Order: sequence, then structure tokens, then C-alpha cells
Amino acid sequence: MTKTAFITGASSGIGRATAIALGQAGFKLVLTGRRRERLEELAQELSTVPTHLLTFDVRDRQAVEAAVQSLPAEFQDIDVLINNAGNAHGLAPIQDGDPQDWDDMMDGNVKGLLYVSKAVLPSMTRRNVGHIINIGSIAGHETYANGNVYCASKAAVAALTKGMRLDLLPHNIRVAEVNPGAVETEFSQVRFKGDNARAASVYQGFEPLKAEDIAELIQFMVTRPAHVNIAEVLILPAAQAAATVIKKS
Ligand code: NDP
Ligand code: 8X3
Repeated sequence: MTKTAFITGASSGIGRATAIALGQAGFKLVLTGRRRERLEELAQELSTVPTHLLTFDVRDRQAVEAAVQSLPAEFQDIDVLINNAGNAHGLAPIQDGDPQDWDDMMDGNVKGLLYVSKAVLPSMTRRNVGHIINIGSIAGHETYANGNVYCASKAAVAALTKGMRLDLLPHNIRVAEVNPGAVETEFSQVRFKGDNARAASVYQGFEPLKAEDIAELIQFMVTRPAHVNIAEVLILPAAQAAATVIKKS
């Protein structure tokens, strides 16, 4: 039977590439994000893949619940949840940080992941089946200067992944964390609020990961046999040894 994957943040970067990879692997897809037109464009590209689009902000608990409730019958049995939506906002010493950026990161990266999981989990616990992949970061395992709140939000994702794995064990639900290093997506454009030159400079002088590299890993993880859970993966560009140690030319 065709499995269904629910991917948050499918309008860009890692989520978009993961949608394509899981579509190629034979999954039906529920694709979510705030930018509807991006999701529609992706659905067109995935023309032969059964796809359902949901537009909501993961920070809005009511909107998350209503969106999941609205799923048509053929997309209600979710087998795989990719908790990917998230971003960094700003890169500043804690004393100079913008509390709005802090809210955006904690509400999106942490509470948003919780809201989506809470809404999707009944379809898994009811059937005692499921596979959840949370997109953490090297930043959740290694705090770097000025990364403070973003790193804290991803450290929370690491802790929640472990907690979810423990609590969902009785329901046979596999829970895993993928922790990328530097991946060239819209991530830095968002972090630096549209300063595209500054964003591009993050990836200059070395070969960063591509969104497709992460998608390929996720595709491998979710197509393992039911007795296998690849529980935690750190994936770095070959030129990166630690969060802020990158060999640049
Ligand atoms: P992008 O900026 O390219 O994509 C982020 C995605 O998240 C978009 O689809 C965006 O959709 C969605 N999103 C963000 N905030 C919200 C929100 N409040 N509600 C709904 N959707 C939201 O970045 P990446 O692909 O790089 O990021 C994906 C994940 O990977 C993030 O969790 C990020 O922290 C993590 N990561 C990224 C790394 C990197 O170097 N790029 C490294 C390690 C981890 P829309 O704007 O349409 O709502
Ligand atoms: C994204 C990677 O190192 O910019 O999570 O925080 S980093």
C-alpha cells in the first residue's frame, strides 16, 4: 500500500528537495508551508505524485490543528512525518538580540514542531505505526558565538527527539534526528533578513551541502525495513569539521 509522508517547510530548501526524493520513492505527499504559490509550483513539478497541500504557519496552533483535521481521507493515514520547517533569525550577541527574532525561532523551531507532531500523532498511535524525522542541526549539539537562541532552539529539538523516541516506543513509532551542517538553501537569506550578499558569503570558498544531499539521506532513512531506526545523523560538508570550523580557499 502506498505510504503517506507529511513534510513541513516543503516550499524551500531541504523540505522541497525531500518532497521530490520521497515522491520518487513512491510516497503520497502532504506538503506544507506558508507560501502557497511555492507549494503549488512544487506540486506541478511532482505531477505524477499524489499530493495534498496545506498552507499554515507552524506557530499558529489552531491553524495547525485545523489544517491536519482538513486532510481528505486518502491522506489521513500518515506514515512518515518530516518536521523540517524552521529558520534562524539574526546572528547577534545575546545582549543585542531582537526578542522578536527569539520568539520567531522558539515558536517556529520548537513549539511549531510540537504542534505539528501533536496534530499528526493520532494517525500514527491509532495504527501503531510511524516514522518521524526531526531536522535538528549541528547547532543543536554545538553552541557557537552569536548563535545563542537558534542553537537553543535546535538543542530543544535534540531533547524532544529523544523524548519522543521514548514515549512513542509502545506505539512502534520510530523517531530520528538529522543534524546538518552548512547547507546552501534560503536559510541564510532568512537569517540575514534578505541581505543576499551576506547570505551568499556564508557559502563562499568551500562546497556546502545541497538540499538534495539531505533529502537523499532522509529517503534512505525512511525506506529502511521496519526493524531499523537510524536514530541520529550528523551530516557535514567535507570542508566542515565543526559548527564554525570550515576550510575555505
Ligand atoms: P529554507 O529557508 O530554505 O526553508 C525553510 C522552510 O521552513 C521553508 O519551506 C519555510 O516555508 C518553512 N518555514 C519556516 N518558518 C515557518 C513557519 N513559521 N511556518 C511554516 N513554515 C515555516 O531553509 P532550510 O531548508 O535550510 O531549513 C530547513 C530546516 O533545516 C530548518 O529547520 C533549519 O533550521 C534546518 N537546518 C538548516 C541548515 C542549513 O545550513 N541550511 C543546517 C541545519 C539545519 P514558508 O516560508 O513558505 O513558510
Ligand atoms: C544551520 C547550520 O551552523 O548555520 O542549522 O547553525 S548553522
